[in-house]
Parts: sequence; C-alpha cells; structure tokens
Amino acid sequence: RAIGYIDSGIGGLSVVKKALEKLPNEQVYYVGDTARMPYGPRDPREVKKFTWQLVDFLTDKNIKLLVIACNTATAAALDDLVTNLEIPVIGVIQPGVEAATAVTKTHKVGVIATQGTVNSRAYYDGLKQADHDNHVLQLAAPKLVEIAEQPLKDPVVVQKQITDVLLPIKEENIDTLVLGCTHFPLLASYIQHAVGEQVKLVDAGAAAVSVVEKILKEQNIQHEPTSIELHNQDEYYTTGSQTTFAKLAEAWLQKSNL
Ligand code: DGN
Repeated sequence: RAIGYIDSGIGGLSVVKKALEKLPNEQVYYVGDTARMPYGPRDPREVKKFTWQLVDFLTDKNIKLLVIACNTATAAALDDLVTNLEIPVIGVIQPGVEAATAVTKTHKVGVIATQGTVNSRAYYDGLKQADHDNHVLQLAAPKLVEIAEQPLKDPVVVQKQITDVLLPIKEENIDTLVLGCTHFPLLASYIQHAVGEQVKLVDAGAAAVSVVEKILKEQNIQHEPTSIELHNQDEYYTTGSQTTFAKLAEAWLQKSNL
C-alpha cells in the first residue's frame, strides 16, 4: 500500500522529494489541487472542505498513511482528519516546530508561510509551547507560492523578488527560519541568499518525513520490495493542467516520465 500526499498544488512535491530520498521503497500517491490553489487566502472552512475531498480521493485508493504536505491544510484540517481517519495522519506543522526548536540558539525564530497558516497561529503557538523563550516572527509570503508555481523564470529576477519579500524578516536578526509552506523549499537557495547565510533554514516537510519514517517502523508497515517488483508504481494527480503539472513536477523532483 502507498503513502498518500496532498497539497494545494506542487508544493507538496518538496515533501515527496525528501520521502523519495529517505524512503525509496515506499510507493507515492500524490494529489495536488492546482485548479483551486492557492489555499493560503481562503477561509479555513473552505480549505478543510477541499482537503477532505483530496483525502477521500486517496483513501479510496487504500493508502496506508496520509501526509498533509501543505501547511495551510494542516492548520485547517489536521485535527479533524486525525479524529476521523483510521490510518496515521501526519501534518507538517508540529514536525517543523520541533525541528526549529532544536536548531535555534538565540530563540529568535522566523516563520514564513501563507496568510492562512499565519492567521491560524499554529506555528506561533507551537513554538511558544515548545519553549517559552522562543520569540516568534511570522511573515505571510504568498508571493513566494506564486513564484514556485510558475514556470521557471530568470534567476536574477526571482532573486530580486524574493529578497524584496523577505526584507522585513531579514531585519529582525533571527537565527532560524521555518519554511512554513511546502512550496518554499523549492526556492530554498533564493531564500537563503535573501536572509543571509547565518540563518538556518528549517524545512517543515523534511521534518515531517522523519516522523513518517518513525511511524512506518513503529507500526511495522514499511514496504519490503520483492525481487520480482520491476518498477516503482508512484501515481501523481492534479486537478489542474496535466502538462503544466508534469513539467514542473519533473523539474522539481528531477524525475522524467511522471
Ligand atoms: N503549499 C501550501 C502550504 O504549505 O501552505 C500552500 C500553498 C497555497 O495554497 N498558498
């Protein structure tokens, strides 16, 4: 049985990329709601409804574990999904909180995310709960989602746009920055350059994959490939244009024939 991943678009592929590295034997079923992205500016009730639609699509395919590879959807729907599904459900926010708390030395932690995630205060509250000394600076950066979803543009132009967006956080003297949107690891090198090399970037999605790995072991549900399995049967779905999705997904995952 496969591991299911959902996102509002291609952002969740940054989580899949980590999963392909760390859990190469696991089959991937992915669905990106490209037709209705971005989720960030939407009402959380609507995000929850859309998230359930994606989840139902994947649970019908008999997945064994679900990763909400989208922070906005995690903030809006994780509790409800955990309560109502029988398979393990992993969101990206708590793993991101724990990873950032482990990394920060000055306790000045920045979080960049969508408006929905910022409004939910899930990172803010989580980081404060993890360590009272954590001082949290949140910035909604919807423009970065737009940049990640677009066909790849001139790197000089992209760097300038990202540097401008992140200026307010750069001025705050943080030592750790949580990439609180799964689209952002796709832009990590630009983000690093914009905030300075001294700032440690925390990829919440990568932290979530470590949790997935742990749960697979604990529940003894890892996939053990047999010698007659000839190819990996990963499946990728989008509610939007298949051609655009395939092109972007190939580039981000550096995989051909998706
Ligand atoms: N990738 C999503 C997230 O992690 O929040 C959100 C992207 C969006 O829909 N704006």
